Amino acid sequence: MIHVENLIGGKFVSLDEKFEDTSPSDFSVIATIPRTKQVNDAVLAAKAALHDWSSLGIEQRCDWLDKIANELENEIQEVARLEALDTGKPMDVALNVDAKRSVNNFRFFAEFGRNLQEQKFEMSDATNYVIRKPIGVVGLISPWNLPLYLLSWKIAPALLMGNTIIAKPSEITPLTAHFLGRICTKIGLPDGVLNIVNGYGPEVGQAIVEHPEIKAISFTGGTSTGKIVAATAAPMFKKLSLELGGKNASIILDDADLEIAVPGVLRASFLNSGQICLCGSRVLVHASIYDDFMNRYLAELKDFKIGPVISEEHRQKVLSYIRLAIEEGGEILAGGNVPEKPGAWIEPTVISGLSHTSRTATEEIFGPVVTIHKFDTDEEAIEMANCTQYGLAGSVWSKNRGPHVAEKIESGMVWVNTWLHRDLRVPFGGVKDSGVGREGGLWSVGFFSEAVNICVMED
Ligand code: TXE
Repeated sequence: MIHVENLIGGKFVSLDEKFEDTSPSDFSVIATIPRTKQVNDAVLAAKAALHDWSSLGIEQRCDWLDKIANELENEIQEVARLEALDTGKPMDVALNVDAKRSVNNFRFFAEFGRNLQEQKFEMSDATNYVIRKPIGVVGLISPWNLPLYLLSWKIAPALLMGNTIIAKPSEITPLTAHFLGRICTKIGLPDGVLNIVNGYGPEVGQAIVEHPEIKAISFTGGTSTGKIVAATAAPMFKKLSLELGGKNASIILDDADLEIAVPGVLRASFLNSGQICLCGSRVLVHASIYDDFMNRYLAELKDFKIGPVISEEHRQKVLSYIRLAIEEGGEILAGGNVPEKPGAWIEPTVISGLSHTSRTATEEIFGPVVTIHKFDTDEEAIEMANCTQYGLAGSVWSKNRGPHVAEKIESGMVWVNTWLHRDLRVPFGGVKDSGVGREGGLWSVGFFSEAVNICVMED
């Protein structure tokens, strides 16, 4: 049994009031979690650490990021084991998706920080130069689907730019954040630079968002929660980055190479049991290749291994959408059942015959469920892809017309003939109900700093 503790001012502290963390694989209790309800002590610790941390040269902070990356890498098997335990995902996914990307997040921003160029704007009689000051104490809130992958994606640039942090992992998956805290104290990261608090979102998460000394919030989670976070932060004029839900389309045009499109679209459909906001939960297929694509897709699905979804509560939500799909006239082509074994398992489920405007095809399910839709023209595919209130990501599979169609999709990022192929320098984020703002490379540097322009008149 792991007893998760908060990390505050370099010390691990617990509370009398705790709650349990259960494994999605068999519902066993795997940890206890402190039910934190306020963050005043964590904020005091972060404020106390801010001057020295922000006074370090950026090179020194880059070195700290590399130290964290190196120690995480030394422990990468343990990171993967804890992530697989907490989320139920297969060990190979926990290692190759979650743990390796967590290491890369720190390593990338260390390298990126060392190569940051000062921006200058020359006038005929003056020179402008831009400096980037830390914001101060920042709040980072992350979800349960890619726990350390998404939290480290925020921690690394926040530290790079000289901020100190109050981080809150999801109460459903606290283990790897807790492990990161242990790694950071082990390597001697100065006390109070990274503070990690645990508890329920509406309690300690809300406390972070409403604390007057926390000047920026980077939030990743559901759209409905994002609305609450935004409503709390907006009147306080806090900087806000919101990475929210998605209902992404994988679009297979008539000239697609099915040798790559079928495995690619299958992976986009069911990686992490469909619990990645970037997953392609709607599959739009040109009518002329529909039969060929579907035969191959359903055949390869048989060998695609997935883990359970994150909890019984979430499984019931996903199952309710499978029932809704049937009510809306859908046909279950594969899956739809609950395997006879302990844990929050659902078979990978493929549903056809639904209107692209049905609730099942437009609301986020966030599980191993995809809907299949036929189209006849590129314009029809674009209209179908854009008909939801989300706009996060998507993919287009075509030998000749991928970029042309991709540029017309209302989203923050579109892959052509691939999926989840990530260059960490590019902007990451969505539009519409998928969020506000971008993170990644310079976008993360910009979010986690205050740009100041100094204009010097020539004498
Ligand atoms: O989200 P929740 P979950 C989305 C995905 C799905 C959801 C799943 O689409 O909808 O996230 O993650 C805390 N004030 N993305 O269920 O419930 C909560 O404790 C402050 C999109 O965890 O929104 C948790 O730590 N915080 C994403 C975090 O918010 C609050 C990629 C998220 O919880 C709070 C991954 C409150 N009032 C998942 N209430 C993307 N776009 O990249 C809850 N929390």
